[in-house]
Amino acid sequence: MLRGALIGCGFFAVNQLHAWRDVAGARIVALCDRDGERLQGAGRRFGIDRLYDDAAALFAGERLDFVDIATTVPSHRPLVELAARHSVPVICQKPLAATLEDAAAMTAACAAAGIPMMVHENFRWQTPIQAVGRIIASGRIGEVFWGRVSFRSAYDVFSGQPYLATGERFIIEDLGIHMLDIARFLFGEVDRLTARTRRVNPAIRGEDVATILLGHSSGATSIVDCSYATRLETEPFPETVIEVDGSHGTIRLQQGYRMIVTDRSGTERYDAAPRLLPWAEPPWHAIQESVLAIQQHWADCLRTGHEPATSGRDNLKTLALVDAAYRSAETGWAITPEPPA
Ligand code: NAD
Ligand code: 89V
Repeated sequence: MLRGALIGCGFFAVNQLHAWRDVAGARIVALCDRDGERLQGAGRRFGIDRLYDDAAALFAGERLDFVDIATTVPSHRPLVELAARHSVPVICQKPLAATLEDAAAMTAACAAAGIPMMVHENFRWQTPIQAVGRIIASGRIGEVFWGRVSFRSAYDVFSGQPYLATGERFIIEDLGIHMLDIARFLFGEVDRLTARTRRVNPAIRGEDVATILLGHSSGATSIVDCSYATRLETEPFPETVIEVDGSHGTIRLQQGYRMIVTDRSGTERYDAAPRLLPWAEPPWHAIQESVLAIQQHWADCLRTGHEPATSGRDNLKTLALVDAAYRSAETGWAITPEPPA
């Protein structure tokens, strides 16, 4: 059984802690948070009594097979580098870092220490999105020439995550990052990108609408669009809507997790909804199920020695798209994403 510790017992870590209880072959034996109340609260809720208010003390006091970092961005680099200095394999929440330079230094530190590193980039692990990936990979709709990955909502994310309202950057860095990762997962790497952003909600600092046009190495074109300023008849949060056109057919993942696949033999429609895990709470259940899936993937990779799908190395390519999108929005230019080597 792999022994893990979790650092950062805040809003989202609760999902990670629930999911760790369901992961086969791993368990969380210690917790760390510099906020004593949150630390004690999570310890009581999840029956974990080895509690640390300082990450250095955690590494000094525990024998760990991995550490799961669920803090916000400013602490990611120091904590990942601390894990690397102790040669402890590390998972870090998205966004890995605020700059490509920091992200590259973090992945280099883990590589130099010879430890596996995974970014908790969970959206691609959602059941309906994995299903879209499998249909494309099967060849059923032929060669993909166009796609769209879309997330439009008016959900109040700021009540649970108040820091999202205060940063200079918002939707691309926090949510677009998931959409860009899904676009890479489904349509492959990106050669060229153009983005437009705007802020509709006057109460926040960063952009809450983004539209990004991607040119993929395969020749496919895709659109990633996201908004937290879009009021709809039925609030879709946190659903990702996906459209894919291929040479032999199409895939439509519509709101309500309705999957429609059309190929040369006709149209198939089915319900692609995620499972409602016993601890999950709609509308978050699609995300919560993906947390279990990515954490099980990590445990399996640690056991078998495989590189995780969203390893630090892989995630630099998603972060390069985030960086390119902001540069394009600022300058109006089409940008070639440049992931660090
Ligand atoms: P939060 O502010 O609610 O929780 C962060 C916790 O980390 C706090 O309790 C804080 O005291 C603790 N912390 C910060 N620095 C620390 C340090 N150096 N040592 C020990 N503890 C420290 O934040 P959150 O909303 O839970 O977000 C955490 C991360 O999860 C962010 O990076 C966010 O983008 C990400 N997130 C991911 C998803 C997803 O689906 N993947 C969803 C929501 C949030
Ligand atoms: O997944 C996330 O990173 C979250 C949310 C879905 C609310 O944008 O911040």
